[in-house]
Amino acid sequence: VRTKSDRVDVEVIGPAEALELETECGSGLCQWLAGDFLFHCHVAHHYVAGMWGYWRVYNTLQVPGMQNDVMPAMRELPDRIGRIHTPVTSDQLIGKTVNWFGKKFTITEKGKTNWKSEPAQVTLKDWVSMQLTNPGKPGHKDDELGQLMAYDATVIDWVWDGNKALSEKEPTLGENPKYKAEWQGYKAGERRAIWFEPSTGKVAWPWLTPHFGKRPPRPNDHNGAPWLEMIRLNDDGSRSVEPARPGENGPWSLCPDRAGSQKYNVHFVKLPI
Ligand SMILES: [Cu+2]
Repeated sequence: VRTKSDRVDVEVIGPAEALELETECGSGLCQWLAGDFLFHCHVAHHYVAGMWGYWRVYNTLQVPGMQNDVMPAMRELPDRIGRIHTPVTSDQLIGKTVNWFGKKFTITEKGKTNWKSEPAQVTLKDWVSMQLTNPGKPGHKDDELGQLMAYDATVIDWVWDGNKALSEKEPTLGENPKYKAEWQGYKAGERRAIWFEPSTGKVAWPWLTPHFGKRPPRPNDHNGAPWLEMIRLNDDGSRSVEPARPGENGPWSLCPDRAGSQKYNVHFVKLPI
């Protein structure tokens, strides 16, 4: 929707020039995506020299005591008061009906998930685990150093405490100049509750804290869009290992319902350099 100016893909600027950008649909753009956007100069010598950054988009209020990272707290914009909520822990999602632009889900404590009901009834355990990396111990190790040395991206050591999803343990090893658990009110070596946005039920971004030297985990099943397209089902309702189908996540899907798709084979040839 054009409201202010022409849409552009590329804008060339030279040294000492500045340009002000205003994105469509707010910080998460029109996908309403929370996450980390990598932005960078397209000149190779420039981006390797540091001309890049992360554009972090939160989905919960970043006010003292409820922040997802160690960045400065942020005040609500005066014309958008009340639109962004404070987070809840997973047990507080039970009984809630969450709304994804009109597609609704009720999160239940017990019983079986029923995707076909209206709204869909999804157990808390299914709801949370489809969003996160598979739970487990990296390298099948219990200790922090063993998990770090395992270089295992398939699982992270998050756990359930009843209906409360808890993070992996906060780091104790190494001197990370950019992060200490205490800075965020967490305790080194202990777990903390994973937070969720209450109106959508989606995990509050970012849900991991830095662990110096540890390999970043993959989403479950290598899902390319774990935050936007967490629902990927087989016909029998079990979790698929394929990416979500067009429209499968309702109006919040990356591709609209009935969008066509084309598969391509990619061939790799090993060459000495
Ligand atoms: Cu540059």
